Amino acid sequence: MATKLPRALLFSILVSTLFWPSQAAAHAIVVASSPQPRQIVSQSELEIELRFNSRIDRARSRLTLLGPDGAPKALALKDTGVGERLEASAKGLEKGAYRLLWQALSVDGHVTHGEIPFEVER
Ligand SMILES: [Cu+2]
Repeated sequence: MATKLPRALLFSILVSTLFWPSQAAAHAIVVASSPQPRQIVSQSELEIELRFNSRIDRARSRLTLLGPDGAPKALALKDTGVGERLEASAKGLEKGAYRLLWQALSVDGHVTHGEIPFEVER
């Protein structure tokens, strides 16, 4: 006699199989940023904003600024509530090339990272 799985369980297995690929693709990638990649800015103070394609866990995400001197500086993330953004302020920017390194934990449990290069000119 065959064991019968409850119909509701079968249905949920089918649904999770169908939707698994789209959930896996939900890890965080940057869809918009300020500064934009390769942007040239002139001010010594900068409001940084990264917008992601999915909700992120800010407590386990970070922004690091690598300046012309090569020293990494961790940026304090603003508390912008639950959402898709990371925001921070950068101050005392000298002229030169910068790399904004980001690391984000998506609600799907995946950590992604990348960088946005920009330049300060005066
Ligand atoms: Cu993912």
